[in-house]
Amino acid sequence: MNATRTRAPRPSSTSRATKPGPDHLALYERMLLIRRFEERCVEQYSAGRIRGFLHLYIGEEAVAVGVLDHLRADDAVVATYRDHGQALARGVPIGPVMAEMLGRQNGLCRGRGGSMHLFHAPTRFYGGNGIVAGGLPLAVGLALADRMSGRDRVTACFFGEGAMAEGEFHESMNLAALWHLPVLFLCENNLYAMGTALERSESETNLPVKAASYEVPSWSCDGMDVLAVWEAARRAVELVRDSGGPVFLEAKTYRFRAHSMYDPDRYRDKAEVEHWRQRDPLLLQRARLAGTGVADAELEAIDVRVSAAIDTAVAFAEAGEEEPVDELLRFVTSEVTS
Ligand SMILES: Cc1ncc(C[n+]2csc(CCOP(=O)(O)OP(=O)(O)O)c2C)c(N)n1
Ligand SMILES: [Mg+2]
Repeated sequence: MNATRTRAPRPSSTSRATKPGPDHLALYERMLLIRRFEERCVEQYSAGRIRGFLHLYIGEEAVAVGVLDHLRADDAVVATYRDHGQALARGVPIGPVMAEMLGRQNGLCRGRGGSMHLFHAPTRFYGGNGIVAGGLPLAVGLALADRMSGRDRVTACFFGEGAMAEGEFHESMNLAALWHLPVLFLCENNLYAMGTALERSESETNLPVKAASYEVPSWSCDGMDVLAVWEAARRAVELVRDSGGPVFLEAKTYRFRAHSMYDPDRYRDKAEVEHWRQRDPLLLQRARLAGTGVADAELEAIDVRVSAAIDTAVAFAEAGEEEPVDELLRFVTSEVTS
């Protein structure tokens, strides 16, 4: 499966990402933060304080949390419009994320991007992208820049299975493989692209087979179990960093909520949704923690900490102003600074 073409020499790795083992409580807390953050966003949306599109990650939290635990601070992340989970798991500050959701000046992008366009240069979080598969060429470009500059960084690129029907997926896989670029292609296969089920739109539903046709090492993991994601991602990130070339990882997951807040969700059997809810990543991890003797009081303390973090984020966001109308043309072109 691996290509044998001549490849550009890769820089030697300055520090291995390998961790001794997962911190189960920390993984749980990060997933809970994402879940509660989004539940609060639903409230804000229903109250008319969040406007525009809102795509929830509820049900898929194990993927972002399990993968991003392996990245170094100088690695990069590229996400989709369903990007709150990746942003929070990456460590983008939660107050400015909430302020961005509410369209406030103290948001990550001064409230101009909103839910779909979170962006934070200090953590190398490159968005947030409304175009299906639009992030893939960006990730390849980031990895190409790293290769040309002699840096041993990894770019983790998240996308849905719907993106694999787009030309940009094929172009990006081809170039990343041909030029041997350090991209982790992370497909979140939640079985639906808006209302279209995978088997109704794709001739090949075995996604690693599709990716492997580009001679990219490819495999799948259980995207509902944060530990399974963590283990699969450890291997994937190590391989990208050590080989300097791309890897494709499919996380088999499911969104519990509709595609977006506008979606009446009439294309899925309620029993199917219920079946997946039995494997809620938070419940799985909570049961694992309880099974290893973590006391209820410790889990409750996590609940309290997470709720407090979200309250603080909402207060920060609400203290922000909306952009004044006469400022709206600012940044259409860059401002000259001398
Ligand atoms: C190029 C392009 N085509 C169509 C759309 C409309 N659209 C928005 S989300 C979406 C479904 C994408 O599904 P998937 O990639 O599986 O991601 P998920 O929403 O399941 O996370 C579509 C078709 C778009 N935003 N961009
Ligand atoms: Mg999908």
